[in-house]
Amino acid sequence: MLAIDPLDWTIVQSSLHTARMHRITLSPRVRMTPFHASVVKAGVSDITVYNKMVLPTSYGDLQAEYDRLINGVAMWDVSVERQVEISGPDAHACTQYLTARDLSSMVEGQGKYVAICDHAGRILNDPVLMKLSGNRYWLSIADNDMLLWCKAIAAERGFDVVVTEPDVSPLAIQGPKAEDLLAELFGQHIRKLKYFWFEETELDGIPLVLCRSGWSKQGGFELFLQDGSRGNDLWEAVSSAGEKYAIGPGAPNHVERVESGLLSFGGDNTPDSNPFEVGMGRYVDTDTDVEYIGKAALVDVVASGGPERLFVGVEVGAELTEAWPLPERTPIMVGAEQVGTLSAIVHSHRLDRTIGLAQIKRTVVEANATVVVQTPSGPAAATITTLPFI
Ligand code: THG
Repeated sequence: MLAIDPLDWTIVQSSLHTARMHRITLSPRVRMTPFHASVVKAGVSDITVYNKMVLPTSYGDLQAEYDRLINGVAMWDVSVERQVEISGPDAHACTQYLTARDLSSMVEGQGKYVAICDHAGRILNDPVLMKLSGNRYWLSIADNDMLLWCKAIAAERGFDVVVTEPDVSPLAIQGPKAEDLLAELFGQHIRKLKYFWFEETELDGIPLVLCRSGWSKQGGFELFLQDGSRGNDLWEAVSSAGEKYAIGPGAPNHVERVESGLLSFGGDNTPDSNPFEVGMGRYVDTDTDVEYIGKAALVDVVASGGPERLFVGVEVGAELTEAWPLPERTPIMVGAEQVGTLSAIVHSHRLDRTIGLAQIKRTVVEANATVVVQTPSGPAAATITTLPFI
């Protein structure tokens, strides 16, 4: 007998049903993106809201969108990855104080994946940090009110900086053919850009920052549009140049990101998680002289032998047909004890098996225990694996 209440999945399914049967009410509170007209023309079928802005999530054919990402090239409106710009004489000091990673060696034109924590070491965001110059940084943020946090910390600490949200909206070009396409548009030299490194450039007079980045492991770049009035021009320029590569619209892909083990901040973690518990330990510097918010707490986590939970994969012994993200985290059990939470469960097309993402107690992971997770067909046994799956 699997000791888990099957009612849990009924609740999940009613949430999924709710999402399918209801329309989203828009208002000026929910911002449109600079690519909105193009996205509608491209046939967007599903959207969500992220950083108080519309995030397109599908154009009606998830399988085609996945195939395009794995084998070709896709363009995603990820304007919702808003920038928090920190500029001024204390920009470096302020950005460093906000960031749980030693930035001393960072140079202009470089980006880094970083964790921002609160004073108890709980992760608040997992931005891509970009150093535009010695006194100007962008935090390219996940879904959370980082503008408020950064403004408050800067003011309370008396840093001589200005903290703003600039008119910058990324368009991700992802997939194995992204580099060929963008080399044609921007020059062969972009092939040499290292991961998260970037350059300021333009296309037909549209001001951009081109960065090797994006929320997939299929390779690609993001074009950070720096003039919101030119969004549809940029979309049109990229899609017409991309025709010969069969470019098409897409969105951050739920199946690929689970296969790749990419963190969805706010979804995969509980609100009290530290960076070690979301797989970001290798981006956290505790053995450093630099000071930053949460450092003492994170040093304690390391000193006490490690975090309570780990971010892991699970291989689930059940067939799955649901293709969409879970509307809530479901419990993971060993016997009658809850040992973690499941935040995603998908059918992996490439592995042809059911896989998921989970936060599970470290002792349970280290014991390599078999756990029980919720699936549409009831509780199922699952084994714990390291990430990424592919
Ligand atoms: N684009 C931009 N900003 C963002 C995201 C984005 N901010 C929030 C969120 N997404 C950041 N999340 C990630 C997570 C992982 C990666 C990129 C963005 C990633 N990681 C590589 C990996 O895991 O292999 C490399 C990391 C490394 O080694 O430094 O690509 O999508 N603008």
